[in-house]
Amino acid sequence: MVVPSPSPIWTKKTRAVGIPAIDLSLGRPELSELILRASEEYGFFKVTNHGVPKRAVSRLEEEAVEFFAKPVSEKQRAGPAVPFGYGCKNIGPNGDTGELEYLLLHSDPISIVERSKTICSDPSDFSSVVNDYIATVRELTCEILDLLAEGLWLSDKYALSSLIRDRQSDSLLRINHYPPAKDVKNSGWDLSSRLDQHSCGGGNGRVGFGEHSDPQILTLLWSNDVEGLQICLHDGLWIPVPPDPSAFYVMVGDVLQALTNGKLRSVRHRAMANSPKPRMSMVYFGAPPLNAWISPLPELVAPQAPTLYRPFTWGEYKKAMYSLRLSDSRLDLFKIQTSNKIAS
Ligand code: GA4
Repeated sequence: MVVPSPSPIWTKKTRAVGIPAIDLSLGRPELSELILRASEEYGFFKVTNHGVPKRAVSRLEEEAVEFFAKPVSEKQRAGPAVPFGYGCKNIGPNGDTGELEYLLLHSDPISIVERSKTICSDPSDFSSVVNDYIATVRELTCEILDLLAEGLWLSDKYALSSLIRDRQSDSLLRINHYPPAKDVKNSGWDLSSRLDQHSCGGGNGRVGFGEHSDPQILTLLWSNDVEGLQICLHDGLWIPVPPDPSAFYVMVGDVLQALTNGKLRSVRHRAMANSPKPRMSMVYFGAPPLNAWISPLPELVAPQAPTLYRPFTWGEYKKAMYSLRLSDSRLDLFKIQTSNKIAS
């Protein structure tokens, strides 16, 4: 069932917008249709009754809270994030910044064990919590992709999920911490000491993580009960996403857009950091292996829907993404140029 969010969001254009909420306990044929429709219309939806144990989420959240509460000098032992490890304010290699600090980890269990040694005094505990979380959100991601494949009538039901299940998958986990905004009256937070000793900054009207689309296949985002996430609808209207820690938010990424020949479009989103409360998000990015070829699936190419993108490997796409700014549209680089000129 697609349930619009309870309070409609009235915008300047006076339009009520509800973000699709999909109950994963529904029956299969109905579910695959709902997931396909939400992915087409919004590139974004939330899932409830998703089967991820509460404990897997709360254990990782606790570890993250403990890490970000450490003094800066200790956190910096896990950085700088180039691209993996602890990062503060700097996003990517090309000068993008935001009001956040984060841990960016590769999903490979061995790399997590290694990285944990710089993050925490009990690395085996930390890495088992992270690896458990990744294993369970990977399952959910694959389940959603299999439902999408059914909705799209793909002959290979696992064409999408097998890219993420591959042992060489380049999937990532990002844990973002957006410090509470300063100068918010009656907030009850002792911001002066918190921000100076334990965090990377404060301010007002703050962008936590600027506008972008996720480059991978599918993103699964969990956040605590603090607002900040906003998505851009396909008509260009920005809407806030009410937080719901009992749900996961699902976002279509650039690679899924290419695989579906533009039938699904990646969702542009951003995170504001204006709340008097600290916001935490834990984001799993489901990605193919570096050497996997990405090209529109044959079922999605037709005379009325000609191939939009040239084939590329995920490694090639990543190289392009690291050469651009956060808000740039990377997929445009792989578009096939069509000409309307008729040869005379
Ligand atoms: C956006 C989505 C993920 O957070 C991320 C980001 C990555 C990074 O932080 O290293 C990028 C950004 C993201 C896309 C463009 C490049 C790369 C920062 C940046 C400016 C981890 C990812 O995969 O792509």
